Amino acid sequence: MYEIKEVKTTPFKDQKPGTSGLRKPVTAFQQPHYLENFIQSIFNSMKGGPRGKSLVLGGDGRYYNKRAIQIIIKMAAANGVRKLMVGRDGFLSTPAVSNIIRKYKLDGGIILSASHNPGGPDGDFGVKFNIENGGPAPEKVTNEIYQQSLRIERYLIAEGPDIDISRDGVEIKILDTTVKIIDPVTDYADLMEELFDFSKIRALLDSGFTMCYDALHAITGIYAREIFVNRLGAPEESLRNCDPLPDFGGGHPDPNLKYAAGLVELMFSQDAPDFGAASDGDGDRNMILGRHFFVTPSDSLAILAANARLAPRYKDGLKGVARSMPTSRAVDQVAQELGLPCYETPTGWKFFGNLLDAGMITLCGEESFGTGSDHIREKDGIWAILFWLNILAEKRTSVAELVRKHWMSHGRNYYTRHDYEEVEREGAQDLMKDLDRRLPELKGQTLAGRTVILADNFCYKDPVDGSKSCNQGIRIGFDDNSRIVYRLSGTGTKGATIRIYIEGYTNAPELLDEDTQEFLSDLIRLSRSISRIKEHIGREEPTVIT
Ligand code: G16
Repeated sequence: MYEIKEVKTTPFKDQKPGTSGLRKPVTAFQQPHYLENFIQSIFNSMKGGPRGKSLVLGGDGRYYNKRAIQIIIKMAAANGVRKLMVGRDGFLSTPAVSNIIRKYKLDGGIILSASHNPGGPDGDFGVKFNIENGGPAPEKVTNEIYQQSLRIERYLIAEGPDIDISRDGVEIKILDTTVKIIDPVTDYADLMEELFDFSKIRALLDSGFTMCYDALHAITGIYAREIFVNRLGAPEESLRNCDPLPDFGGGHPDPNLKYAAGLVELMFSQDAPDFGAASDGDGDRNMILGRHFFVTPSDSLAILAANARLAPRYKDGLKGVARSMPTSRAVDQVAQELGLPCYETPTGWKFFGNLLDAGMITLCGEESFGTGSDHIREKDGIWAILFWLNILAEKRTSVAELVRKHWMSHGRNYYTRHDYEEVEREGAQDLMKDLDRRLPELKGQTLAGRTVILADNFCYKDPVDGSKSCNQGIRIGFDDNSRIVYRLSGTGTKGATIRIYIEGYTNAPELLDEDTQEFLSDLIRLSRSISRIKEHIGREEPTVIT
């Protein structure tokens, strides 16, 4: 019924994976051969080729997912993949894919997602490739995929009818490939039940503690229903926007103060529940809120590290922790106190992979609402939320009280990120080059009462394999523990996005409850003058503040 067809093609020059896979507007992926070229480049980059390999395939359900799944199944078959596990209806969250690769010892996985970017016909689409450890392909692999994409001349695809992926448990044979349709949720939910004390969380929820989970109409809705409602007994009303939609209901599936505005409004209202949380398009990000209280991702990582022993999986303590360079240094204080190694990596989850594989760290996280551990090799939204619930179930305290106590003992790292989205690429690149050029003269200068003690362009040397990743962002550190970081986003699809990360520190008890933007106001002004942002891009007000 199926026949292998060889299709002649020519390279697209723009298939270089960014911070997390290849992300482009849907319309780019709809060009003839565009998706096929990239998928064939992934296959061609595999050591020993795709023949005989086992893979998992799924995505966040965004627009074009279904079409892409059919194309990829047929290409996998034509390329001789032995086994292909496919999420029912094409659904699989990013953490679920990572778990499946590890649990079933597969050679890798393909995730169809553009994460938190908007979806729909005018939105974005994306393809990520994860390797056999369950984590995002490291740079040497993504570079090889890119090189393959620049010299591709043909791809292989099986010609034949589309496959019914609507029923799980079904196995279909296409050429030599066994396609197995799997339930997207069960393996993941089972893993969560192994890591955390579900009976304690259930008791917390039974005690009158209320929660609200917002899936922003993305993939985690199906996971949340199974875990929070079916397994933990939360009432159905605790779920918001939990039906996945191809266009995410027109919103950005990005769990932050701007794009999860509905949840934020609820959490700051009179009727606020005790706990609020949200996740992103593909389920790897999380936002944690308490009643009238927002927890920054950087603080969340520090608090999870400080209280990790309260969850069964981490009861013996942590081996070490890591954070991406722009993430606040709140977790560094915890690591120091606990005598743990603490690593600073470039932005991108792929940089944690080696440290996790080598058993050098147990927990890691990023300011961009990502937190994770060695249970898989991706950041994990629902995992982070369960971790918080497990800690609260043990401590029987409020989110706000837990965080405030943490600040009392460790000091507070005030933190904000100012994003300048859809900026002209040239202006953004000039800004970075100009900063880079002025680094030597910045060092030692006193600016607004602070002396610059660090001014560099972050270069990371992986302690496991010795590989170097340079040009990862400009760091300006001051003598009062404050810091400004500049980098260009690697996930946007329109123009460039400049990210400015601003961090200040205090341990003065009377200053722990200030408004973040106010506390940081002079550093924010400084961040703009140092970068000469107005000269470079013509404006200085950011588009998003988190
Ligand atoms: C991806 C990466 C993260 C990174 C984030 C933002 O997350 O996996 O490691 O922190 O993008 O990156 P950038 O600042 O370059 O835009 P996700 O959730 O989009 O896959």
